[in-house]
Amino acid sequence: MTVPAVRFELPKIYPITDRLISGVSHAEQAALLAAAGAGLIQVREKHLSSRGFFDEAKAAIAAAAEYGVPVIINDRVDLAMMLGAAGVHLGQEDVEPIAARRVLGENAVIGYSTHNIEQALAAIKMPVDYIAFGPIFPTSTKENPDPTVGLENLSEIRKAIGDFPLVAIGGITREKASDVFTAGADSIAVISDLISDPFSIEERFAQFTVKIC
Ligand code: TZP
Ligand code: MG
Repeated sequence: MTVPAVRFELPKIYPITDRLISGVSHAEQAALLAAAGAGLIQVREKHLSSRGFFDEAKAAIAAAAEYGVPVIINDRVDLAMMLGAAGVHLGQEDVEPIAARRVLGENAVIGYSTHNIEQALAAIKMPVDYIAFGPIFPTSTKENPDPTVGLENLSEIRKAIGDFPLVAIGGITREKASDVFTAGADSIAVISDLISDPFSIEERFAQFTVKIC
């Protein structure tokens, strides 16, 4: 039996935090992003211990909550559950989305990364709220990224999945943002071009916003 996905409204800009690229804590990034107008923030941490990730994510959730902004935790269903996060973002090598759904419940937001058409078609039958597809462009943010997929494949994915919520990710800059939407994305997930200089987050978020209007 296919469990129906809980649909939710995806913001057009989906910022993801990165401590090493920004040089500041996840909480500081979350506060700056929320103040800049983000509607959803993902906390992504690949280097800290479980306790370090827990503490940082807890602080980020509290900072974003000041602005009423929900936080999604990358990779870790356990931390998302314990911290009462809005949801979790899973990759192909993380636990199955259906298992995360069982644990987090129907109101949680669950996102799932895909890198080719087969994965995308399989993903939309799962109880996930959106799929991410990428990397669209080359990126140096992710260690060992999947092959770059490009805008043509993004358009193919859009045709194949109908109106299922689709987040494009990987190498997306202010300059390239409008092309990504034209190719069929509902939302763009951005790390480096948004948070690499924490003092510029507000300005860059505004510049992204102009590009997508
Ligand atoms: N998954 C695919 S590409 C990527 C992730 C997490 C990194 C995106 O970062 P950037 O800096 O926006 O290219
Ligand atoms: Mg993952």
